[in-house]
Amino acid sequence: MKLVIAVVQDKDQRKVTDALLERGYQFTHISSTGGLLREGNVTFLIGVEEHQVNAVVEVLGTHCKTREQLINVFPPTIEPIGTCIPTPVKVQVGGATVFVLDVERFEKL
Ligand code: 2BA
Repeated sequence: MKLVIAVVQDKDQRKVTDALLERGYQFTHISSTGGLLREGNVTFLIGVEEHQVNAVVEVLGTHCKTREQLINVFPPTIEPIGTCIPTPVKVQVGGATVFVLDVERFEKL
């Protein structure tokens, strides 16, 4: 058995949820926060058989879009704190960030 962990943008959560349910997968989603942007995202935990992993990854790829977001970067400066002007920098976020792990043991008690 495998555990697919996928970090998905909030905006894609609904479509991913619907598509996984339609295909009969069981999963949990957890509210999470991106380390860099510090914005809400969603982490899916999807337990599947090995032969289903590619199909799950395909669902994620189909429904998770890449988007551009601006973050403010403060330049390295010797000026007093509070006087430097942040520069907006574009970062690409998504589709999905996917990890596939081996499951040593799976039980429902
Ligand atoms: P955030 O940490 O908010 O990152 C948003 C986007 O900022 C990332 O998009 C990436 O384009 C950029 N970014 C983040 N950290 C970076 C770094 N150290 N160097 C260069 N660029 C960086 P994605 O790569 O699509 O990631 C989307 C979200 O997926 C991340 O949100 C984070 O919550 C999660 N994630 C990504 N990589 C991860 C990893 N290796 N481990 C755990 N979570 C991860």
